[in-house]
Amino acid sequence: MKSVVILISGRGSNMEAIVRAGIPGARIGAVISNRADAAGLSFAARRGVDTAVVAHGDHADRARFDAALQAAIDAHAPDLVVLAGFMRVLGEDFVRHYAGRLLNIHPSLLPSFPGLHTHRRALAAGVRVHGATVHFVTLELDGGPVVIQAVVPVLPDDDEDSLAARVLAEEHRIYPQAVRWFVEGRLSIMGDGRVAVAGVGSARFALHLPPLDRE
Ligand code: NHR
Ligand code: GAR
Repeated sequence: MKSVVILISGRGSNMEAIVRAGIPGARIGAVISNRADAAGLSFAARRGVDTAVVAHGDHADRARFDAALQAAIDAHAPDLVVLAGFMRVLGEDFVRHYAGRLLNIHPSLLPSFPGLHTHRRALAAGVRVHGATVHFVTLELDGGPVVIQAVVPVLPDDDEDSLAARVLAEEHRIYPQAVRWFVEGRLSIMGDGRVAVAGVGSARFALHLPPLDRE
């Protein structure tokens, strides 16, 4: 059985999708939040998953917050740590400690739009497709090896909320898939920094694009 610890900061719908997926061979050891009021904590507690809060405001600096978070995580001896809407940038010691076993989901098609407010920035840029990316976490913010991506159209009437909802539905499909692959031991980070998925030959993805105008 592999132990998975999930870090959240808020709603926790990606965490919920992973818990609900019931991944064979995976045990959710704990859900940990940096905010005591994160809505996702109550879902986890109801499901009998251990929860903890490591509040960033209780720590004098980022290094001490990272160290406290690491101690809370390591109490559950994780094989995998999953950032699911986790909103604090993590430092070098933390990232190195979990190298190769730390995943994040980011709400854009990386390397486009790293950082915050991705849906607003995609709308402002006028891009026609947008999406989400699961990647291994490295020191480069939102720059680590890509595991899986999902693509959605940007529609003419979209606002930030409608676009975020379309992306979020795809996040809930691809994050449990990435965790399943990890738990099955099928992910390898190659020497060139790309991720190989054992048993998945060609890329598989679905595109739901609107029909083109034929004049
Ligand atoms: N840490 C490292 N080292 N590398 C990554 O790739 C990380 C990371 C920590 C979090 C998630 C990321 C995202 O998917 C993530 C990836 C927060 C911020 C941010 O600027 C940026 C990217 C991500 C998460 N946070 C502010 C900060 O000062 C706080 C914002 C807030 O609390 O609301 O840490 O987008
Ligand atoms: C998700 O869209 C996730 O990709 C994004 O925040 C949302 C969290 O939703 N993550 C980030 O923006 C990280 N900076 P959730 O709490 O319901 O999973």
